[in-house]
Formats: sequence, structure tokens, C-alpha cells
Amino acid sequence: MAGKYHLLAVVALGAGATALGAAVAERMTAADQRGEAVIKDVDGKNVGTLRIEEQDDRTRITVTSQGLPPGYHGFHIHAKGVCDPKSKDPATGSPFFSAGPHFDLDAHSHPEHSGDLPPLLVNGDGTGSATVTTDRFRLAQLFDHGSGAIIIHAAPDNQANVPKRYAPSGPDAETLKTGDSGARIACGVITKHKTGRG
Ligand SMILES: [Cu+2]
Repeated sequence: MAGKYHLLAVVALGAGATALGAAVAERMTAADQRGEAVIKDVDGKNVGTLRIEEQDDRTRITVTSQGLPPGYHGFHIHAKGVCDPKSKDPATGSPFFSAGPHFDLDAHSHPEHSGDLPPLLVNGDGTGSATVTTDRFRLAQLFDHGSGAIIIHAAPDNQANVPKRYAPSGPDAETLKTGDSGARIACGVITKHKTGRG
């Protein structure tokens, strides 16, 4: 990768294209960084890791987990990089209230938040893994926002897909906030790291 960028930089300088050179420099900076999180449950047990990287015009998110209850789990980036298991949601009693609402660059509802991700499937042996790409945010925007936290929920995420026959007036405010994913069972603060390939 480094070789490719160096070649691009030489071409840009050779053509005297200052703007292109600056764009390449900016891209090198972004490619130099990644986000990482160690995901812990309420007892502080390590239940997974998360990696966030830039990949062309997308952001790639990779998760591996272990020691979690089998089934689908709501899986989102939340706005605040604070994972305090003793911080309880006054409305529901859920821990990790400190991580705030779903990370969002605008004023979207669920499941249109910038940090909304496909649910995590945990296998019968408690392990899960997934790689997902999203164009809803770039790594720099996440860090500008204050880094955030990855949260794994107890229940599946209904993505606010509530058919009219169940709710004639559509999903309620709670569903449009969280997708009814239930309590927060694990949390990982996303921190900035150098990729070391620049
Ligand atoms: Cu969430």
C-alpha cells in the first residue's frame, strides 16, 4: 500500500498538481489510522474485539466475539466512548448507559443512524464474527465526534421494521431510537491507532 501512495505522490508532484498532491496526503493520513475496541461484558470479561478501517470510499468494520448468548444481537456504534457497566439507563435499567445514543452525524431515526449496523449473529458455541462495510461515516468523522463505543445488545434489532398490522400508526419513539434491541450486554470504547503501514 505504501508503495502505491508514494508512486501517486511522485506523479502528482511531477505534474505540478498541488491539489492532487494534497488529496493524496490527506488519504495517506486516513489510511494511516484505524479504530480498535476491546469489547467487555458487565463483569469486565473480554467478549470480543472490533476493528474499523478505511477501505476506498467505505468504512470497514470487523468484529470477533466469544462468550456471548447464541442468537442475533443488536449491534451499533454509540455516540460516547464511555463504557461504564454501573451507568444505568433510568428508563430501562440497562447498563452502559454512559455510551449514549446511537452514533449519528445528522438527525436520523433508527435504523438510519450513522452507527447502525447489521445484527451480530452469535453461534451455539458463543462465538460470532462479521465484517461489514458502511458508507454512512468515515473514520475521521467518528473520531471528530469523540470516538464512540461499540455496543452489543441482549435482543435482536428489529430495524424499526414493524408492519402496519401490528402498529397502524407506525413504530413508536422507542423503536425509532433503538430498534427494540433490549439491554446493553457488552461495550467497547473505540480508540485511535496507527496502522504502521505508512
Ligand atoms: Cu445500540
